[in-house]
Amino acid sequence: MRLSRYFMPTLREAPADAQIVSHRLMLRAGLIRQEAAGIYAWLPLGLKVLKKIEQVVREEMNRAGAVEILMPTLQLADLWRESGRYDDYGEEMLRIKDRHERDLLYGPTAEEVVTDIFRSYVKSYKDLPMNLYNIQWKFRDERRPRFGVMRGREFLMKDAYSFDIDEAAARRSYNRMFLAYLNVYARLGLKAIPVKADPGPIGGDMSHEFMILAETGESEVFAHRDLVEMGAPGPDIDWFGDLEAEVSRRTSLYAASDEMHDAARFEAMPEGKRMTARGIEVGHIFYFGEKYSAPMGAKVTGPDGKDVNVQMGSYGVGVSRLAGAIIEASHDDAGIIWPASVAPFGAAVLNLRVGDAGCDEVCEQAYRALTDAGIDPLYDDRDDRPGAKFAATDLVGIPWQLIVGPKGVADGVVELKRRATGERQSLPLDAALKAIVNG
Ligand code: 5CA
Repeated sequence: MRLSRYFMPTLREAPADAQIVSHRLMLRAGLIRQEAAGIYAWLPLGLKVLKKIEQVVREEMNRAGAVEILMPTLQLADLWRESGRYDDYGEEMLRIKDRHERDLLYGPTAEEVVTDIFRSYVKSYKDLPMNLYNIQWKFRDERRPRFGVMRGREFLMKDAYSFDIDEAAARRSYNRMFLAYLNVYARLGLKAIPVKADPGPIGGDMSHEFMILAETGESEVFAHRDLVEMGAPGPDIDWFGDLEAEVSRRTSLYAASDEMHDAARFEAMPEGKRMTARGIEVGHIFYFGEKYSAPMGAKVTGPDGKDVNVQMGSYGVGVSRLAGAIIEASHDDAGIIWPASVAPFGAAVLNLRVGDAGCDEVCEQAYRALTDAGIDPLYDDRDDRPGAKFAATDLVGIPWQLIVGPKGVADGVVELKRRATGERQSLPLDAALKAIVNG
């Protein structure tokens, strides 16, 4: 992409009401624009990041055996009357009437819709286990939308729903999601810890939240320190084998949100292992058995010929919240530092003297080579001061900067800067391109 033909509205100053660093940087780097309280437009750079996060989540869901669908944002109130949640959900639900005076709502979650889909088609235990997910916008009329996309009213969620014949099978489904979530966060460059959580309005009796540690987190977390360093399981585990040991290695260490905190158990741990921190909740998984299948009549025929209510769980990732959470975890005074997995562009080419034949030629060559290598470069070909170009490129956090100025061109070199470390090197163009391509 040539910056002269792109739309990257960076701001010198963030609006004064942006309180946390990720919100400030998302506004300044031109990733999002607030349209109403808790409702954002995603500008080109922000949209690229959002799509990349979405894709990482999608790949890990698919790997763990979940199947993607797309459910509507608008749902029929009647389905929620069947489950009994329509009246209970309260003011967070945005209720809408259509021209026929039918009650609709903008979905805050999709247990009812997915249960309705499931019950229309699936009748036998032979079709189980099944896990259906979608990545779709949700609306919750939060009392205090704040911190930008972290607590929005309209936000993008990946929500998956598992269906199983019995509790033991449902637990296996839960375990798959538990471990898939750890892989998602690891690929996004984040250290997430699973903590025992309160199921809240989703319901059920087993629930974990996944927390990114950050001072600006809205939740309080109490955990065993070793959990922070315990890595993700990686893609090569046997997803449909026995995952219990892999999960309990993590759940056996103490970790809880403040609602579930057990001070006595926490204090029984050696002092050096106790950690109290703030966390950003980037995922939440639930096992709730028959809570929706029983009232909505989602049954399958078991091996003994008898019909049973299907056992369900649901699994949410805050996709749009993750864009903010990644920035909270990865930035410096100059701006965002994107992990390569979600960076909006793989490299930036900075032409320090647009119009100089030598600079233009080296930049064009670099731009072509990087494009051909699939790096998706952003070429700053605007006629602007070098200082402004450096500042904008640092701000938007592209992992590599290939800097081309007249002096270097005369000497046969370019400058290569790594955004994360600030490390700079002068080297011939070929070597610089090779370094970028090889990561
Ligand atoms: N049905 C279940 C799982 S699919 C569910 O709705 N769970 S949830 O309420 O915990 O939401 C899942 C994830 O969405 C949360 O962990 C959080 O990361 C994200 N999320 C929830 N509310 C918001 C919000 N207001 N703004 C941004 N992200 C949110």
